[in-house]
Amino acid sequence: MSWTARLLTLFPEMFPGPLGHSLAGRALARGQWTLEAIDIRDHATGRHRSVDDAPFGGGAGMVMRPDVIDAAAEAAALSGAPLIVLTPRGRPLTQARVASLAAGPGVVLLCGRYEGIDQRVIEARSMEELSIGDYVLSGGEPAAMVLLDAVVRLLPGVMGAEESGEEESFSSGLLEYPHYTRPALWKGRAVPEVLLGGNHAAIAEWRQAEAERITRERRPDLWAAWQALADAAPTA
Ligand code: 9WO
Repeated sequence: MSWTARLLTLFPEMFPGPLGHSLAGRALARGQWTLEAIDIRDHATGRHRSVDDAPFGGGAGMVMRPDVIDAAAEAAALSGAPLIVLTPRGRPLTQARVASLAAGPGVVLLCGRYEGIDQRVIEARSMEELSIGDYVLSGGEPAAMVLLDAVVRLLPGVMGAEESGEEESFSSGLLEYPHYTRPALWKGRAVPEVLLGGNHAAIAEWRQAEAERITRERRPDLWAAWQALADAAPTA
């Protein structure tokens, strides 16, 4: 059984979408993972098959009904796999959570629409709420695609040995150092001299210093965490 993603969505035709291309798409075609998009509306009942209703307490927009979401979640349950809902209210998705999902049997992802999902079904099903960032989308689907892209590249055999996924941002706790390729001089801009010399120790030192500088300038939160780690377990 390959690693499986089950999507609960009102727009199953959005999948695989961008995930059908590039690395994730090749892995999907090779059977290295499985994607199943389930239409939430298939689990609606009654003459109108309605999936939403007006919010108690008033206010704009509609809320996804707990009974419909519950039936869809029941049908989609995957043994050992967490049920995750993508929402800006969730805990931030991290590379550590991505790696732990890649190590398991798969994931069930609930994509909300309208103004949101009735809170009671989120609690009754012990859903894990995850956010991919502090902005609001029109639905959870693009966030689900982001999560899946991050997980699939970590599945065994998906990425070549040359790009092990170890040397990049967040594995080390620092942002990536800058990259350069030919031509060595482009529009009057030279490649940093040290990279042309073949002194591998000097290159490694320069890259480390650049990674630290960029992290300090752009992400004080990551910089503080990295410094705390470096103080606790110095390498030299
Ligand atoms: C929207 C919202 C706005 C402010 C505070 C809390 C909120 N929750 C939601 C929500 O759950 N929205 C549902 C999914 C329905 C409307 C569109 N949805 C959504 C998910 N918009 N943005 C996201 C999302 C998901 C993950 N990471 C960032 C944004």
